[in-house]
Amino acid sequence: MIRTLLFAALLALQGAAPAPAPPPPVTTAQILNRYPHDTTAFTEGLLIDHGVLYESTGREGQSDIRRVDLPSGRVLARVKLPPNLFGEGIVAWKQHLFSVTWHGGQGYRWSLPDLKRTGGFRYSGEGWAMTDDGHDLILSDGTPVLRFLDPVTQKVIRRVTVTINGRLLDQINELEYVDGELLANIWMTHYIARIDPVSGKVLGFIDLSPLLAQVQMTDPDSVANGIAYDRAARKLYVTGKNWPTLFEIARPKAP
Ligand SMILES: [Ca+2]
Repeated sequence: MIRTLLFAALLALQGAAPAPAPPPPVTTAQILNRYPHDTTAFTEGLLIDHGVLYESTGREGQSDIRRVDLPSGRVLARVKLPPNLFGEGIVAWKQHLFSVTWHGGQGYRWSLPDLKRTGGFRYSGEGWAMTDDGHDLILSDGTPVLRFLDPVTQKVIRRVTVTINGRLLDQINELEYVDGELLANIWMTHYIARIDPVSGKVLGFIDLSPLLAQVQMTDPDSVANGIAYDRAARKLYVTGKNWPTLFEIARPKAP
C-alpha cells in the first residue's frame, strides 16, 4: 500500500500520467443460422419467451407488437399501438409483456402469449429498450444511464451508468441480458456493447459487420437493432430495422 502511494506520489511529482487502460476487446460476430425477417418491421424490441419470438416495431402510425414464427418469420399475432405513439422496447415478465414508447412516458402491459392489453405504467424521460435480469426490469433511454425497475410496481429501484474506460457511453438502444452480461445495440453503429450490469463498465464489443455485409441495407435508419436470447436453448438472435434476415450468432465468450 505504502509502496503504491509512493509510486503515485512520484508520478505526480514527475507529472507523468499512468498508462491508459487498453480498449475493451472487439469480437467479430459469428453467424450460425439465418431466418427470414419482415422487411416492414422497424425493429425496436426483440425477445424470446418460452421459446416464442416477440418483436416490437416503431414509427408513428406503424408501431405494433407481434408474436412471430421464428423459422419462417411469419407474423402470428399483432397488436397495434395508438397511431400517435412510436413503439420502442419490450420485456417479458411472468405472464406479461411490458412495452415502452419513445416520447411521452407511456408504458403498456400486455398478456402473454395472446397480447391483450391489461394495463399501463408511466416513467419519466424517453423509452428506448427493455430487458430483465431475472430480478428487475431494465430500461434504456438513449443516455448512458440504465434504470432498473421493480417488475411489480415499474418504479425505479436503482440506476447504473455505462462507461467505457471511465468515459460515458450513450446511444444505448436494444437490450438483452445474456449469461450475466447486458448486451446493448449502440444506436447508429454496428456494435453491440457487452456491459457489466453491476458496474456499468463496458467489457467488450461484438462487431456485427459480417451481418451488415449480408443484408446490404442502404437506408441509413436501417441500423442493427434487436437482440433476443433463448435462455433454455442458449441461442442468441439479432436483427436490424427493416432487415430481411434474423441471424443466430454465437454467444460471446468471456472477455
Ligand atoms: Ca431484447
